[in-house]
Amino acid sequence: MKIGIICYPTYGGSGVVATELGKALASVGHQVHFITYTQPPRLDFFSENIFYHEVSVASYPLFEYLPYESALASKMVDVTVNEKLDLIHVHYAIPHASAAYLAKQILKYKGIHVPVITTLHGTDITLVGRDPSFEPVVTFSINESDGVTAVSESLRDDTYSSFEILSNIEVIPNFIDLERFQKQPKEHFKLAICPNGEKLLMHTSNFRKVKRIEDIIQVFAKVQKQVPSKLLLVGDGPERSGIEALCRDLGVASDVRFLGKLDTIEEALSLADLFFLTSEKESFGLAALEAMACEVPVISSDAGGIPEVNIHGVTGYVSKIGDIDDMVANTVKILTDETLHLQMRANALARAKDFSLEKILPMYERYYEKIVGQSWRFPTQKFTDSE
Ligand code: GMT
Repeated sequence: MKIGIICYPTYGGSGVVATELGKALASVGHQVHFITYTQPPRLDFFSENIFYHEVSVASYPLFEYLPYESALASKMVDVTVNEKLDLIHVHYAIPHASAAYLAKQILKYKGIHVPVITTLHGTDITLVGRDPSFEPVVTFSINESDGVTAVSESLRDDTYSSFEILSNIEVIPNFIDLERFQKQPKEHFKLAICPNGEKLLMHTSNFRKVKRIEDIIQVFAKVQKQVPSKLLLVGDGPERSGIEALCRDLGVASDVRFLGKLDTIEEALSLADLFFLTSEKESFGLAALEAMACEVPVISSDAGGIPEVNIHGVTGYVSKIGDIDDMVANTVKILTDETLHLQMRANALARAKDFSLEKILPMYERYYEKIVGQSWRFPTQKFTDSE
């Protein structure tokens, strides 16, 4: 199949899922055309089945805001016509789904039919998409997509309850490459960070407000009074300076290390004893899954789809959003019981295997076949070999 993938070329979340999906599809013989405004970070190698088409927006003094959506739709038209795409798969509804709708309408006038699948990732539904400045367009473009997927049952349910959705939403969970994300022997690094055998706790994210990193610092400050430990914070974002100030206020700054954005996140995860994900909203929690694949139990909130990934009492513990004391108790429980800790490490890996690339990729392929098959029942025009 020739598949166009539209995504944000970001280091985490939807951008990573879209890029890894495209790479996996290419590895099983599909031709994948990425259409984004810059090269996605994990797409820095050559593959005969992967193509990259950059969206550039012409500037003009009149434009206070560059019309990216129009440029993206035009690029989708161009790539679909010239590469004869069978399918366009957009990740994150805003503005990708509405740009795809526009492209589809333009292509219709050219006698070309291309089905569009929209994958909902989280804040496009739970936060940004609900804003009145976006809601009508999000609702319309989801309803106009030929296929819609959500990365968790929680996100599917949220979409149905927040928008007037007329179509069926298929849940296809996020996935993990277990070849890459696995516990590596890095004990010498751990010794450098925890010279006196302290426990190593970790969190990774884009440091947005929605992640509630301040809860992690509060939990850490209390845990540290009971169990000697260090905290590694990986990533960067708008909350970083506030979090640093909180570490100083609570007197834990010397035990918290900020590593910034790391490409080899699996190496840091290999050192960790526990992973925190205390978000207020989280459609899935890919970061938790990455930790679990590296045999790290998770202390999390019960936001969104997290409990579908982190199984309470099995792969870690789930607390109500903001319930610091419960998170502290659960953290101490794991860190002070070696048998429990080892069991949870094994359970975390076993659970991560449920989301292996090998299991999830065929779900996307089957869904593509279904949507392409269905939409050809009413084609405007089918490509022929001579075109
Ligand atoms: O919040 C993030 O970390 C980024 C965000 C995004 O849109 O890229 O992540 C969302 O998509 C990920 C991949 O499907 C999910 O694992 C995250 O849970 C989701 N984030 C939120 O719902 C807040």
